[in-house]
Amino acid sequence: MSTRNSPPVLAFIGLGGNLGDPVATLRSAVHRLMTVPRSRFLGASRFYRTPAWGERDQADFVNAVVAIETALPPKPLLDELLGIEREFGRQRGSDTQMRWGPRTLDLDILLYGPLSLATPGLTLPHPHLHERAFALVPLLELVDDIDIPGQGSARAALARVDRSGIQALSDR
Ligand code: A4P
Ligand code: MG
Repeated sequence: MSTRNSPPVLAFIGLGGNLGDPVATLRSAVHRLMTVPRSRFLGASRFYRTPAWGERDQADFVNAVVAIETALPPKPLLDELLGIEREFGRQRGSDTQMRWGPRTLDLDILLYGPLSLATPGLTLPHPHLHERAFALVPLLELVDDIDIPGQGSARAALARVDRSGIQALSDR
């Protein structure tokens, strides 16, 4: 099967961070996402301050969603995103040595068109999208509604989850 000439697909990328200056990190990451190969940047949501989901004993996150149209197949797209995560994960320590600091940026493929995929390295749609207000709220700023394959309407999913504490930030 050739993917070389496959038509572009609408994909949504979730951005999140809670270390360092997450607003500055996400701002740079949005710009970086404008340069993904074989892809067209369509837009970014506002940034949201969101209470930590899952492991709750940590700092609030800043989250956003970016929409792109891409001719990259899903795995190469993920590899691009993991490369960008690594670029942003480097932090200079307080001493003169470079060290690998904690990760400051998480990039998830939330949706890749209507594709459902379950491989060891990549699951689509993102397995937690339908239960995370921090991803659904910015996603639904970019589209009126969208189908989450296997889960139904994103707007219906948002109505089922707790969205308290999620605040749009005015700056971006
Ligand atoms: N991977 C599989 N599917 C995907 C996909 N659709 N998109 C694999 C991206 N990556 C995918 O990722 C580990 C591996 O998942 C990747 O290398 C890729 O091969 P990770 O981000 O290091 O995963 P993790 O942190 O160990 O677990 P998880 O559940 O994926 O973490 P998440 O989803 O990134 O969640 N609360 C708020 N408010 N906002 C947040 O952004 N984020 C997390 C982390 C927890 N709580 C949060 C937030
Ligand atoms: Mg992730």
